[in-house]
Amino acid sequence: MEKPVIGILMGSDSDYEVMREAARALQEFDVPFEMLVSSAHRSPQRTLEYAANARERGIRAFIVGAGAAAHLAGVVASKTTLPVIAVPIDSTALKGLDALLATVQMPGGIPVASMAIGKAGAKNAGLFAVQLLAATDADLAARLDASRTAMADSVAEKSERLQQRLSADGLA
Ligand code: RP5
Repeated sequence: MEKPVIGILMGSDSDYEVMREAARALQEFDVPFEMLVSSAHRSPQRTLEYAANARERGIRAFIVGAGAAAHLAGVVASKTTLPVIAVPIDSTALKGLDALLATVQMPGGIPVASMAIGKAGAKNAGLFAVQLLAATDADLAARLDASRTAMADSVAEKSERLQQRLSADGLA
């Protein structure tokens, strides 16, 4: 198996269902990744060591998901200058708004790139990581372009189906 270049980290295994979307996006572009659970507050030492040692192990960026008082991405970012892409998880009564604010409001100096709350954010985190790698990988960039073209085609197909429904409903 190829060495992982993206490290996906999450605060709990209860975050997996959301973070799986990031893994799926990376897999679609054949980007090797590793995925693990580590918590900023429950296992701080494990988190700090993982972040500090990742670069020498070949990791090029992190995708970090956490819910509630979501400080995991910021803690990872404190120990590395690799890019940290964060996913706020909707795992609490506040439905991810708590995690979004905790994640996105990093004080100046230690950046964290925050995506949207939940599965859309996780998917975009995976795609954003692919885009980071594609900045210096022409083959990956071409595959991203092809994927955008397919997406645009699928919108045109949806519009075509909509016209058929309009017709069937006697509205066109
Ligand atoms: C956060 O607390 C985790 O990222 C998770 O979203 C949330 C709940 O964790 P569990 O109680 O399910 O382990 O640290």
